Amino acid sequence: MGRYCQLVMGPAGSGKSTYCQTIMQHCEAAKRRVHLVNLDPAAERFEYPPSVDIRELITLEDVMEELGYGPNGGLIYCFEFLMDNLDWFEEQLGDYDDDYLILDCPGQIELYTHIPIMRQIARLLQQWNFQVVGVYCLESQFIEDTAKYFAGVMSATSAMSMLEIPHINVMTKMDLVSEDAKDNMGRYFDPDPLLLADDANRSTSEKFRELNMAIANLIDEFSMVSFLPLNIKDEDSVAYVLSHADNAIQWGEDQEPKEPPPDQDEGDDYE
Ligand SMILES: Nc1nc2c(ncn2[C@@H]2O[C@H](COP(=O)(O)OP(=O)(O)O)[C@@H](O)[C@H]2O)c(=O)[nH]1
Ligand SMILES: [Mg+2]
Repeated sequence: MGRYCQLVMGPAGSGKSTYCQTIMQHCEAAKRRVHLVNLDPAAERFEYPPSVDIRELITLEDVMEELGYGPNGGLIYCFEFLMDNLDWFEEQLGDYDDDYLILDCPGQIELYTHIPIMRQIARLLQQWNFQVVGVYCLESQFIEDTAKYFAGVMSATSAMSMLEIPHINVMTKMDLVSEDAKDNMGRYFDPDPLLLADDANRSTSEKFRELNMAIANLIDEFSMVSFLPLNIKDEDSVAYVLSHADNAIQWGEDQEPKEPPPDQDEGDDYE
């Protein structure tokens, strides 16, 4: 079957862990085998216990208590510690030689932008023969106004360009969005630059006009942001998002048949 994984990223509270749990539940119901990997040393509790858990190596709580670090410094320390103990990580993942993993990551943006820890992790996973897709979660509240949306899009784009892996953006918490608001949201899923700039102009001072237009054009030109809406209460919506993630890493058709698939080179041919 090969090795596949989703690297689930996004700001704190954006719904990453809930996304992971939802995918676990969905796959369990579909009798599809996936394993959860927790990479958040500050995580509290999981409905589906992780198969691999960074907290067995190190926890944020211990680092803060024993070394007197704050939460951000502590988190970075945890990842540096992980990087110094890659044997542990490789060995833990070694049990999943022919599997599909869902990696639940912490939300601190520093890990994606300022220091390239997530990039290193993505590279390692590729070296260990995983096909990796980045799943970037942003919550639907991010599109309440265009300025927030720009900020969200920038963070998603930054992660995407930093990691250089196949990537999808997921708009989480769609169950919290009213039907009326949903009608209005299409433009954010697949944005039209003029409408975006217009919206932004309405809520910002005049001196930002050029900047608003420039950002809107950038978003458009690079097709940086199409978002897949995710309503965890709707199985079809979960299946839709999962199918996009699967496609990005070419997990798919050849998994379904009962007959063994013909020999295939499952090398790094996803682009
Ligand atoms: N209604 C609703 N709440 C959600 C959804 N996803 C996450 N939440 C809530 O948002 C909060 C943060 O979610 P969590 O998955 O822990 O975010 P993380 O920090 O990105 O892992 C929790 O209180 C969740 O219950 C969703 O799709 N719908
Ligand atoms: Mg979480």
